[in-house]
Amino acid sequence: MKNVFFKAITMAALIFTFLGCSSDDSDIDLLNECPEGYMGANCDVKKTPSKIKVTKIVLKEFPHLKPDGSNWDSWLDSTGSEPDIIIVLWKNSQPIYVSDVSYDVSNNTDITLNIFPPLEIIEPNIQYTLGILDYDNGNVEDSEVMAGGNFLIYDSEDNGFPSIRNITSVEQLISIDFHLKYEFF
Ligand SMILES: [Ca+2]
Repeated sequence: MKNVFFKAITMAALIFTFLGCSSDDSDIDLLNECPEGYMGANCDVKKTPSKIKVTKIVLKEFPHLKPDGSNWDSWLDSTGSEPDIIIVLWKNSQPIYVSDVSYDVSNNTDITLNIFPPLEIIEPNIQYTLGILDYDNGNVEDSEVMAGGNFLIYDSEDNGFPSIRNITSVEQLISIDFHLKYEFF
């Protein structure tokens, strides 16, 4: 009987200790690890990625005609009158990515560019420049700019870390997807 009573007291002490511990926030924080990319007491603060890898670019919409309504290329062009598209990304006016040429891309056709090894973005918070060009005369310099402009490849205001970041400009008639992987220190 005495032994049972002693056990009951021990159990009560253990339960009390457990409850006391679990109500202490600092102990919980030591035990909890935040999901990758998050920090803070409630794991609701986004970290800035140390590296973003661009694994694929998909151009889904582009201006099919020049602003004056004419075709990008002449009917006499060896590739045909549709644009011969290259996609270029610049960082501080330096090209960091130049795609192969996709010849004579017709309307409603996606251009899918797998990038291997991936393009590595190590400064996620600065603006990059996108250029969608009609490749003319066999060199990038002579190519006509179909659309483009500055954009953020990473937006800290976004929810989470989207694996596909879409950039759309209704004004410029473009829609382009960047497939991304994030790394954190
Ligand atoms: Ca063409």
